[in-house]
Amino acid sequence: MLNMQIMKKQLLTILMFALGVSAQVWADDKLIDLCEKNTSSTYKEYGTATTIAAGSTLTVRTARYTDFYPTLSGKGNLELYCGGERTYLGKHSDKSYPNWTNFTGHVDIYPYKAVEGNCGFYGAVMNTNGKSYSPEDANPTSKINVLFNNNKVVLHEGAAFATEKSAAGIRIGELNTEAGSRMYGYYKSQSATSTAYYLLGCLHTDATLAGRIASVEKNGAPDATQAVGIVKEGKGTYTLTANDNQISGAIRINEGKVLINNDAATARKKKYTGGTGSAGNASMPVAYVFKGATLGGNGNIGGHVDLYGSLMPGDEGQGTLYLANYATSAACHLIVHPGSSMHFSLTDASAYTSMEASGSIQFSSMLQDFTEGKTQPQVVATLSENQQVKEGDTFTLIKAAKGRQNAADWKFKIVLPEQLTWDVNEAEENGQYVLSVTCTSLNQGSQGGEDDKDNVDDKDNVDDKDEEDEDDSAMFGEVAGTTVQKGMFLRKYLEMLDTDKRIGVAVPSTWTYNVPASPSSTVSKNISNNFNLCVAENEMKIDQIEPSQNGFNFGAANDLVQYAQNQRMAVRGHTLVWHQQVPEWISKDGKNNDKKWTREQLLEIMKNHITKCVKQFGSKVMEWDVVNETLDDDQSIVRTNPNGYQLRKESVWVKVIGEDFIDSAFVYAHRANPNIKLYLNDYDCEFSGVAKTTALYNLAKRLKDKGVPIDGVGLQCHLKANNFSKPKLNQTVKRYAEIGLNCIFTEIDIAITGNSSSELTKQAEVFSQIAQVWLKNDNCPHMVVWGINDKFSWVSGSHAVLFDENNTGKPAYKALQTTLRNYVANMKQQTSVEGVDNANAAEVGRYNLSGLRLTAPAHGVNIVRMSNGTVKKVMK
Ligand code: 9MR
Repeated sequence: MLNMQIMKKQLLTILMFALGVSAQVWADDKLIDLCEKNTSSTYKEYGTATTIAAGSTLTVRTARYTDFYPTLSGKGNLELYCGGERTYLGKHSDKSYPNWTNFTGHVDIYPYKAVEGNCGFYGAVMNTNGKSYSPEDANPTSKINVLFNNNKVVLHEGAAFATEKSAAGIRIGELNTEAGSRMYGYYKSQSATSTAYYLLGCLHTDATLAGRIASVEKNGAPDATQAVGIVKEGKGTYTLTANDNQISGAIRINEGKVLINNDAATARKKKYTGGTGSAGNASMPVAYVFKGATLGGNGNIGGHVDLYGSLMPGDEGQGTLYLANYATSAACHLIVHPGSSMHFSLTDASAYTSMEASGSIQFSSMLQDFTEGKTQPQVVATLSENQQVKEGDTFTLIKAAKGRQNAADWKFKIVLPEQLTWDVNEAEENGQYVLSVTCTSLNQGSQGGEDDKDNVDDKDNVDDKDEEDEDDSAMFGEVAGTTVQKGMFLRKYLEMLDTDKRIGVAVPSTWTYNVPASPSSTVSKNISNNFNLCVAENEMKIDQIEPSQNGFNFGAANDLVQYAQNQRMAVRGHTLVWHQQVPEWISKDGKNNDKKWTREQLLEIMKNHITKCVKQFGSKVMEWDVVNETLDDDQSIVRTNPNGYQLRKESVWVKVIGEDFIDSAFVYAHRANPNIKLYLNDYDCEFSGVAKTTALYNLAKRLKDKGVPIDGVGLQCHLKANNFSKPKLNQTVKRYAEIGLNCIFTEIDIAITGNSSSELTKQAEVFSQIAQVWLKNDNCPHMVVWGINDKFSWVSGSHAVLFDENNTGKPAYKALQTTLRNYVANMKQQTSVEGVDNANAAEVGRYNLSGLRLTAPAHGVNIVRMSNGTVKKVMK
């Protein structure tokens, strides 16, 4: 009877599909059976919007090759019986996943072997919309699969989770896994190394991961190139109990707690990988514990632990946490950062918590946001509720087989229970470090107190609220009675000053709108009236300029340069070396070396291109983006190597020439014209505290230190209005000033959601704040908007630039007018007031508004300290 009903339902569904009607099925203990012997070319699919009413269960059975992608809603239960390789929760063809935002029910995932009994795995495959995610991504919002965001999910014995892409982010509100289940990353082995991350816990609940977490097998062992990683979110506690995990993409505890509670004794005996295994690159940490989060347990962690937050060995007042890899015997280190702490619980001499590292304990002064800190790491011991500590009891809290590294530079601040008196013994002998404490008296002692004044609390800058913005009122405050007009074209304001500041725009591509061909059109006029700098959106890229080897086509680029000259605009060149918009004769996709160039050949190709391109325009192009977007999105490396950076792997330039293609590109460009400025351009490097921002700085610094002719970096600024911080942008710019590099904004667009007046106002504020950072920093001469109107902007539908589809100035445009007007009015006022009488006293120091000491007067406002003690603002 039930089957009849289901058949009817299916027939109805098929009919509705055929008619193009999307039906809503009210599931009331229903079964959707998608079982057939499907093949890779005939997927069975279900995509009808479905509500699972509270109290009811929707059961879905699949064979292999199934696409299950209904929009789901309701609070009922979903039972997924997954057939072998593979049940997509989404569509395999376009890599999409459905919207389950309004489905808040419970989900059980079981294996289903009735139809295909011999498959590699039985489980759900998660799509990513083709987006790559990495855990330190500056802008992860749209890159994470949020299908299970609002669900509690159980992965049952025999079932698996896998991801469709190797660099994936999959968020699950709550996940429990049974022993015998498996969490994979990408389900196939392949040559490129990537990590798929499961972001678990945003529902703030507790859960247990008893199943195995390890990537797909290759030659009988988990393949580290298709790594799987865990990101712990939310306030709850997640307990890992499997004894053969290989979490080669590492566990990152952002919030809450993770307990590693595998059976360490058995792992030791049988040489199992244990609670975590090691990171794919065993020199990298396998666990990162961030500020406010905790790692604990009584199992073993088979790699290094990077500690910004708390380590709380043991569980429920007992047990030892081991940093040991019993499978490989490699030494596992603990890296403690300023502000980190280790917590121990004491009951009596036989019941207390402790930790043992097979490696060393190391100190890194880097804070979580990559700045430097001073606070010493703490060891805190507390008495448990049922403590029975006796005089003479000794507690060995920490053992590190390879000692405490750089012991002279740092030490633990040790905080012991005040109720008793203690003796602390830090033995550093035979290359080992052992910290033990002995109760010497049951009388109150004096070792307690966490508020030691010497232990300066480092404020890292991760949280915006921690930061103080500078007072910019002297530069951007309204000036009463000024003669500087309101509502002028943007460039007119700059032209009232003796300044090298330029405001720029990317000119639409010839294939959307040919600006040079119609200089008096509204679009062209908006460009030439408002901007004194322009950049070709596409016409100076390699595929346009050198469509065949040594066959140069400068036509469209020449037209643009001529147009710019006619309009008294400067030109910036974009871009000489990039992995995109590469002509096919170099590489079909810009990533792979399908033409089999040798390093020497590709260097020669690059040199020829750069030299001819730069010489063609001479100094009519005042600066070039020499290398564009060469950094990888995943810059987790800077956590362990403060000077590190990771280059993009999928680039023909990186693959064939190697890292020094960057050095060479700058040298070739400089030789072709030593009078122009050369930039390294990239995205997602705008805000301090972000891994990729640090990576770009590290790469630029490396080039600068080596004497490579680099003048600065370009921050693209493809941003979202909701995700902006003026102080963090300002900090980034200033950091480059310290090493003598410019830092400019090269491709600004500010995406908003819809174009309501509140969104437009938010966007206007962001544009204004970017402009303020531009104007007040001497090493930031240029600010360039990426596109002239919302119609031609590459971020379609995001209303991201200054003019709307009808070429009317938006609130953002008006905000820039106001910011520029205030700036100019303030400059002029300061010039006229201050420029008069500094004859009385000698000048003893000159600074820019950011407080940086200047060796010579700089354009704009200078703060001058006179020998008679007065301080003046003067304008140059
Ligand atoms: O705006 C450009 C768009 O018209 C092109 O189709 C695209 C091709 O990759 O490039 C866009 O510009 C990019 C710029 O050259 C480099 N940074 C990112 C920009 C937006 O994608």
